[in-house]
Amino acid sequence: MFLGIDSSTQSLTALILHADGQPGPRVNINFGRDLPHYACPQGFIADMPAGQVHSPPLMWLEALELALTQLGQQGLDLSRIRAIGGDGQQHGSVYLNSRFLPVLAGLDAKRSLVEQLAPCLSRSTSPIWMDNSTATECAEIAKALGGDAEVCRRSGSITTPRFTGPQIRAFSKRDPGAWGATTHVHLVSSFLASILAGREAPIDFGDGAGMNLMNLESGQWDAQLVAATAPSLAAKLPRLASAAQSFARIAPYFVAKFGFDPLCRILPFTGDNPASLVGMAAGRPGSVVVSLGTSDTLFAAMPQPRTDPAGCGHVFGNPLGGFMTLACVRNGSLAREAFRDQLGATWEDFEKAAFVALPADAITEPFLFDEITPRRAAGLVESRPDLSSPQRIRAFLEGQARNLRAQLDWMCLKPELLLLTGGASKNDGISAVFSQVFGCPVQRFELSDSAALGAAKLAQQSS
Ligand code: ADP
Ligand code: XUL
Repeated sequence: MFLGIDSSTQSLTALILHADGQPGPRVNINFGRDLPHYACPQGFIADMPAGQVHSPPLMWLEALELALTQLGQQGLDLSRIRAIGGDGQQHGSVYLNSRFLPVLAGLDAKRSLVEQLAPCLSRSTSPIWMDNSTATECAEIAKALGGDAEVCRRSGSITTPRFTGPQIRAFSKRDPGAWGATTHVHLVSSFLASILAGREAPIDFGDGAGMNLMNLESGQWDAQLVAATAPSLAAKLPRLASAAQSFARIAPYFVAKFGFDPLCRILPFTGDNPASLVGMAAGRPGSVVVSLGTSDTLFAAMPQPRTDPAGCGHVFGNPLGGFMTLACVRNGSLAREAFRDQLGATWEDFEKAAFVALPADAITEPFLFDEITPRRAAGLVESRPDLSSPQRIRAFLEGQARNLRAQLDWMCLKPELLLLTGGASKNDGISAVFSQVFGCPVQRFELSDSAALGAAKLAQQSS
């Protein structure tokens, strides 16, 4: 068996893949529901200063431990797992001090991960992808490199507020003391892989490309970007590697505590979107995936990197080799939820909304929160607020689908089939609206866990 672990914005999923390719048992730890003591009902701290969105990294560790406990409680013999792959929400960063590596190397199975790792954090919270508080730092890095076009040429994206580099720079400026005490910077993905391996994990090319720090052409840290980001950063970054090849055996902690085979291999973890690309079997060029999760994303494999002239879209590494293109919309599921609640509606109303007629002049700009694609401030604009609630829902969903479809232009993609995944993809109405707006059939993924499945598939394919 193989295990895929997806540490996403709102939950952590662990999914078994049998050697014959069939998905097996799964557990899902929802941060808000299952770990309420972290006070993160949607996976992040609710009351941060404007623009800042952080999560407690210890919450992810507790979720990991709970997921493995629950898999064991389902009667699963974890010693049969040959390899573990994984992924994390992209861009989020974890800051660790000099105790990190010694603690990892000597994890005590009688104590929890949370208890042992807490003293290793040089920053108690992690900025995540929803944080857009780093406009100043983006401008500073771009200026040092000679402009956004140059940053994009090197890293596949212009300096982007949620990306790890600008976030690191903001931390080094806001709290130079804590930055000085930081000896290791990890992504959510590489942090969790490090824990499972009991040693520092590399950052994979897929997730590494979401940092404004990796040079796409060389697959190495870009010395000029690193130097422009924060003092002494080069020494704090792990190496880069492919998520397709294991880098370690599982740490003795997990052997003693959960009965894993000491030979179980650990892969570098990748980003949730690159993992989802693999899970949706869209890792080879030809298909377009739309993932309707906390964020809505549109992505596809591509052999050669193509960048977005408007500066919103991105190029990441494809875990199967080559590159992938991605556009990320912040007003995804949380905006659908907020609009649903504004109307006093239910998901069942969204199921039906796709089938109501809509006047041609009903156009909705569905941005309840500050948006990243396109870059604009929050503002819901309905051209016809007088319409019925089902019509307003439909206009809202059409607005979301049109906004994503517009990204196909710079990507030069014309999908014949849309592969749909993510929590909202199970909604028939939402799926139907996306099919209508994209003008092509939709194939839904029966599991909404495409990222966890992709991670497990990478484990299966690895050596
Ligand atoms: P992430 O992986 O980013 O944590 P998921 O892909 O698990 O997110 O999606 C979670 C979202 O799915 C929830 O925020 C919720 O709004 C949405 N969702 C769940 N069920 C439905 C449904 N029946 N209809 C529409 N949206 C749904
Ligand atoms: C992608 C992005 C989000 C996160 C969380 O650039 O910011 O999709 O990966 O899912």
